[in-house]
Amino acid sequence: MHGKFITIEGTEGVGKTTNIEFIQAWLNSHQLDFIATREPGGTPLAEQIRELLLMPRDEKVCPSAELLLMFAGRAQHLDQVILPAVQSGRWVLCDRFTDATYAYQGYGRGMDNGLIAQLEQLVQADLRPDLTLILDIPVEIGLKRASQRSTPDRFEREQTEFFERVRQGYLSIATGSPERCVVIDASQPLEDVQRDITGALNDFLAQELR
Ligand code: Z5A
Repeated sequence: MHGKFITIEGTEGVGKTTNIEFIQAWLNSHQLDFIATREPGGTPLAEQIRELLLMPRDEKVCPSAELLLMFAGRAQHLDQVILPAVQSGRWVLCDRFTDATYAYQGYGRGMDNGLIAQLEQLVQADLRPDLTLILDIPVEIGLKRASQRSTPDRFEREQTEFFERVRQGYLSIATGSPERCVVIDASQPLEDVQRDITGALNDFLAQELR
């Protein structure tokens, strides 16, 4: 079997970090050779770009600068980490990818989807995730969960309406790409969320082995 590319997405406080550890345990239990990585980030250069993007600052960051930085980091991450892994047969588990760009920069900031699609084509050619788990939660619950963590970064300082648009963006992406997207109700107790994630992963593996 070729390496598979799995991404995990969702709005603020949805539980990605918590569930990535659970997915890693599932991959290990199936003896699948994998790497876990994240965006923005995943290489030393892309992690520096991440810092630039997340750092709160007085200067307003213009949406196209933010968009281009996201894709600059992604180009490096793909070249150095994701493509070599997938091409050598390893699975890649990535905490956020280009769906986050459509959701945050597109639906959230109002950047044109067609422009994002052009950058996606330029940077990724035909590479798309094989499976995307979208953890979905009402924005208020997610923000409440996230508020229990450390100092908010530049994105976490956005208003509720911004995250509402991002959430609707993710749900539209799921509707538009049902062949690879599975929406998980992340407002459930953790064990129920993880039962649903296991179901999605088992279905995906069974389909790949067919
Ligand atoms: N961004 C972008 O704009 N465009 C792009 O193209 C990309 C990214 C790639 C950084 O992402 C920012 O980059 C992100 C979008 C933007 N900004 N925002 N917002 P990130 O993924 O690094 O940051 P994050 O969204 O803040 O995710 P996170 O730190 O990984 O947190 P999380 O996954 O949302 O949640 P968590 O830490 O796993 O859980 C939060 C709390 O809830 C924690 O206390 C858990 O114990 C608890 N929890 C989790 N699940 C449950 C359940 N089921 N019940 C009860 N409590 C729970």
